[in-house]
Amino acid sequence: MKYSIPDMSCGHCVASIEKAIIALDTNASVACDLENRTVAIETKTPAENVEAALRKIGFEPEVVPSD
Ligand SMILES: [Cu+2]
Repeated sequence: MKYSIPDMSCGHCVASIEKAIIALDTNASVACDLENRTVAIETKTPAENVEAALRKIGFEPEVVPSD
């Protein structure tokens, strides 16, 4: 799954996001692209849980459709 997260503006944001996702699934892969403010996440955790976790730490994720 891939999200656009406009408020992801620095390394601290990236670290918080990675931490929140890994907390849901230790096997998750999280690839933050700070330049484009997107995050690619591979996890068995349902998308709604991932989105809830991101909102909980103050980020509003927007789904980027895969083409
Ligand atoms: Cu930041």
